Amino acid sequence: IPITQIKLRRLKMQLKHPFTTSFGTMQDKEFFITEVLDDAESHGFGESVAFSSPWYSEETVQTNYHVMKDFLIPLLHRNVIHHPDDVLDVFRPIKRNNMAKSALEGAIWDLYAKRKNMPLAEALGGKKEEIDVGISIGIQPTVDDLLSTVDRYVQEGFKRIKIKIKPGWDYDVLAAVKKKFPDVPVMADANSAYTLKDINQLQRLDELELMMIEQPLAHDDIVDHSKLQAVMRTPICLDESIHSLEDTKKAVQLESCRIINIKIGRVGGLSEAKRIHDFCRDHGILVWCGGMLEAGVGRAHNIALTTLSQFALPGDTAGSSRYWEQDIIAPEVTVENGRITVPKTAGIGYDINEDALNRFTVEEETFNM
Ligand code: OSB
Ligand code: MG
Repeated sequence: IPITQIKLRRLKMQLKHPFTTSFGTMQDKEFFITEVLDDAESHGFGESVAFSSPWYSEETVQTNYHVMKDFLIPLLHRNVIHHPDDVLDVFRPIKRNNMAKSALEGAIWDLYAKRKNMPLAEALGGKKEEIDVGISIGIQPTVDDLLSTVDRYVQEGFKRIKIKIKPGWDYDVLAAVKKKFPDVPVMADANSAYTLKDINQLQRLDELELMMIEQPLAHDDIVDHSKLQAVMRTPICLDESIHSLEDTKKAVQLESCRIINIKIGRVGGLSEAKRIHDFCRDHGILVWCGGMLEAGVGRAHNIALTTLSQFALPGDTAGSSRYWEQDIIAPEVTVENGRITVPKTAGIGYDINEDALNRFTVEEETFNM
């Protein structure tokens, strides 16, 4: 893949609704859109999912810039990429910084698929024509606000509802949701707000027959989750703790979870995501595709990944309009009856809306290769 140029655009977009987790509230989103060009003027696009502050993982928009500019782009400059899977090896000298790696690797996957004139989903080996989606609902001011929000999304047809929880906003809130919507699949995501000291509180959640509880314990833990899973009927799903296939193997060996939320950025790209997917398929671990409040480019990558067979549970990839007044792709991602139709055109399958992209770009830098 003869890469001739790489462009980094820093965008700033405002979320339609503030999003609150156990760690705080997000309203503005700043992120990078990456673009790689080849000698035939094909363009591949990627998106970095790091946030402005390191509340979810250690990466930020600013560390992404430093690492891409000073380490990853020079590595791409010095090495020849025959297949997008090669990027994993080229980036191996740089530890972690997975979201920065993924932003460039994703653009190379898109470019590769476009050069083959093939949808990204097909290039990854995905077969689904439609994917099932759920929705993640942030912590709300009151239980009534939450119930009416859930009601709206249930009416819209989302296949499962994820409720963000934290100590003091957990059992009662989830019980109220289960009571009002007994037939709706409900899960909870704690974003690591608990410790093993809260074990009784967490075990009590078993009564609610949740689909799963996501990342109840520390962001960097695998051992305590194994102790918790041993005494809970509800499946544990790991998010923050899993950065690689290696982490996945350890979590599966220790029985720290029965489900894994795969986020492309968190694991360093589509190639590693696919390897984790394959391992989970071979070991009976269910997976689903998580979200990072992406704009259209990142959303398109998530849709393509979700077409792989082991993504059997609905993910967090809702439509563009759940997040943005105006997305940066055309057409925007739409959800009908809880499903997204996988695009059939080459690459990520959505065009860039140049007007919107330019409007939200605050800085731009070009690297000739
Ligand atoms: O933990 O899955 C998470 C959003 C930001 C950071 C972390 C998470 C989330 C979500 C929402 O749950 C996912 C989405 O709608 O994109
Ligand atoms: Mg999560």
